[in-house]
Amino acid sequence: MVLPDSLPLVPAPVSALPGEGLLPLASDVAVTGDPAAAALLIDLVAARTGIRLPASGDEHGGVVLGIDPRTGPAEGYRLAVADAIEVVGSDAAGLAHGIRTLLQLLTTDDAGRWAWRRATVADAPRFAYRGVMLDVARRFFPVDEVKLVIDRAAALKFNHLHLHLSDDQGWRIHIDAWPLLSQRASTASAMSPARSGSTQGGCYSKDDYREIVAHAASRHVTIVPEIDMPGHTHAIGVAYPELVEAPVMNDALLADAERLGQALPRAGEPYTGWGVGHSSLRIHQTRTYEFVRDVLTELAELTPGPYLHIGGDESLGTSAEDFSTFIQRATAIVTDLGKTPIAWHEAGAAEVAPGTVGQYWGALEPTVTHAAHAAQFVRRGGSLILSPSDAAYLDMKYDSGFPLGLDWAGTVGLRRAYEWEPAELLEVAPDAIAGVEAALWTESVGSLADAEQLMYPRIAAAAEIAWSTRDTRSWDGFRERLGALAPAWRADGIRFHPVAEIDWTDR
Ligand code: TNX
Repeated sequence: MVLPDSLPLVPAPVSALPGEGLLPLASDVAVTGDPAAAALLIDLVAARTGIRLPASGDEHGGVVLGIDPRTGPAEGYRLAVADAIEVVGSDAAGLAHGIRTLLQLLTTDDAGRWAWRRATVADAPRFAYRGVMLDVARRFFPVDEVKLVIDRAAALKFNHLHLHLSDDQGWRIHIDAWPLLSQRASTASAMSPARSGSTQGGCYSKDDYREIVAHAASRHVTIVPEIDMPGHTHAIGVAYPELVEAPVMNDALLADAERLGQALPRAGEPYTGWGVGHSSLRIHQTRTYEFVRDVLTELAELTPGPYLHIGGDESLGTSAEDFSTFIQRATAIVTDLGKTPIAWHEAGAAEVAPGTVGQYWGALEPTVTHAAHAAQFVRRGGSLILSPSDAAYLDMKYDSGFPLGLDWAGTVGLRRAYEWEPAELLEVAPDAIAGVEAALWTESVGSLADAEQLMYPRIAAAAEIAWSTRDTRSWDGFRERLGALAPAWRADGIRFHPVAEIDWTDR
């Protein structure tokens, strides 16, 4: 089914039928039904229009919000805007998604008055895992900015926010058993040109982190914490030198440092360059696994969601054998804690704990090795999250002249970010694909505004690939519908990159 242009919905729903004309947004129309959903809708409408709809206890409001498991699959909903409005979710998340769709039906009439487009929509997600990754290690994002990222991701029906909490440049979560991490390992960040040389760091207290988790839950978003190991661990050595090997240089690191005028990593000192693959935890000592267990135990206590991500990427400073030993032990520790491990696809070189989820970050045309590593997770009973770097990496430049971002995976224009099909990426059974994640690495990001420029509009492409089936979406339809989101994004203060392929509308 191809969506009618008159319904500017992103991501595209399973089915949608436009009705006749508009239903005026009357300021005295009450919202009734599920109280949490009513509060969400009232807040979102107020933020967009300035009109605060009243909530009503009785069942005869003009906007009725309900939950009925018979509505359809998990996170599904149906919605009708006629002379009244009804949204019914199959569960609380589905109802919230229906409310997000309703918000996209809000428009203005010829006289500039707020009104709803009449429509009937039935919808449910294609993939259960629809993620955004934010690298808070290279650039620290304060709690309020993370909450904003969550709200905006939820508006596109994403349901996971993966926080990359540790890397060579900084450690971002307080751990009681290893207090020097927050004191000493969190003070720096990556050197960004946009920050004119500032490398200020930051760290979440446990209360900060709980606040993020709770806010995400209120938006039906699950936080996926990542501690990247055994590589990407230089910062740990600033706090606890006995846990980390001396830096191992590689050719790319040396060339990058030279080209960018960045210092090389030095053991025990904060690292602010952009090089990767130089650090490794010490694999053959008990103390390392005490550390890993303590950190993951405290993280598990803070995490109501099912996943703990243990990283596992680019461990170039660790021998293949040591890497396998470490990954096997780290994934087993996560399983022991009652959580499901996630690891970057290289970890598929090891005997990952059964059920470990792999996160694929290779190219749309996988190398034989990358494909084999990814397949290992499926063989061991796990599934895959797809983040192809030449399509779903939000930190790649749009084009070679774009001032922000990197280009090691190529440039990623909006069309490239949109036109790929999850089922065709790897040769695995369709049900082995848990979903899709768009990743924002932040070496080149100096501010929330920079992050917005890189994320928007490409994040909407990832949202649609993750939510919509292949027969409901097309590049031409997406272009049309995306352009209509501009007023909502502007109203929300999102400083998106206005790519030329889209005709961004004013109203
Ligand atoms: C690769 S892909 C990384 C990150 C960098 C990113 C920059 C992956 C799992 N690791 O360490 O930040 O490239 O694009």
